Parts: sequence; C-alpha cells; structure tokens
Amino acid sequence: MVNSFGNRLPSRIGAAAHLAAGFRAVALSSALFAAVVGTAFAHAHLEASSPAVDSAVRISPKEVTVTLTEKLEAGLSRIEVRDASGKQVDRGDTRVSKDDPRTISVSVGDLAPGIYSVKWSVTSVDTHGTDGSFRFTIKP
Ligand SMILES: [Cu+2]
Repeated sequence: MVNSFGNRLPSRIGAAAHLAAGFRAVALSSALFAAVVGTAFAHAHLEASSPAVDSAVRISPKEVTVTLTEKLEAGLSRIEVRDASGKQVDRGDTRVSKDDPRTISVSVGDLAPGIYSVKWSVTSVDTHGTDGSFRFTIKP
C-alpha cells in the first residue's frame, strides 16, 4: 500500500510538470505567432488606389492616389507613374494626404490613351519599407 502510493505520487508530479511544460510551450508558440503576425500586419500594404488596380478609365486622372494599410512617413514615400515606353509621366510631387496619413498622391499631366504602370514605395511610421506596382489603362 505504502509502496504503491509512494510510487504513484512521483508519477502524478511528473504528469503535472509535463502538463505545465505543455502549457508553457503553447504560451511561447502563441507569443511567437503573435509577434510574427503582428509584424506582418504592421507593414504597409496596398489597400486601394485611384485609378484602381488593373482598371481601364476613360478620362486621364489629374493625380494617382494610393492608400496603404499603415500611416506613412512623408518624404520617405513616393509614387512613380510611367507610360508603356517607360517614360516617367508623374510630376514628382508625391505628398501624403492631410486627411488620411495612409494615402499618398502624385500629379500627372494629361495622359494619352495607353497602359500606365504605377510603382509605389513607402516607409510606414514603424520605419518598415514596402513597395509594389500595378497598372491601369486609359481607354482610347
Ligand atoms: Cu512594418
């Protein structure tokens, strides 16, 4: 009796310790997961644009606007617009919107019908840089 009770006790402690270790492992991996996901979410990704990605518009826009998922650093964020031949057609005046710190715009001249590529490169307020590109078409 005493012996069997004595034998059982350490195994229960062992099970409890094992369970606690399991909880710690789960807690640690959850923390790591949250850190990784949190970092991914903190980066600025394209949320919307005008003209819209891959859209075809009839009238030349006065500016190209890009909205990202994070607030942007003015001066470290810019948009370039090029025509099908690669010629830059924006006016190099990228600015951050006063109403929405996640939105930047650049002016363009009167764009002829054709395909245009927009390249955005930004630094969000968390100092992370991201970039991307898309196209839009001006219909003849
Ligand atoms: Cu980030």
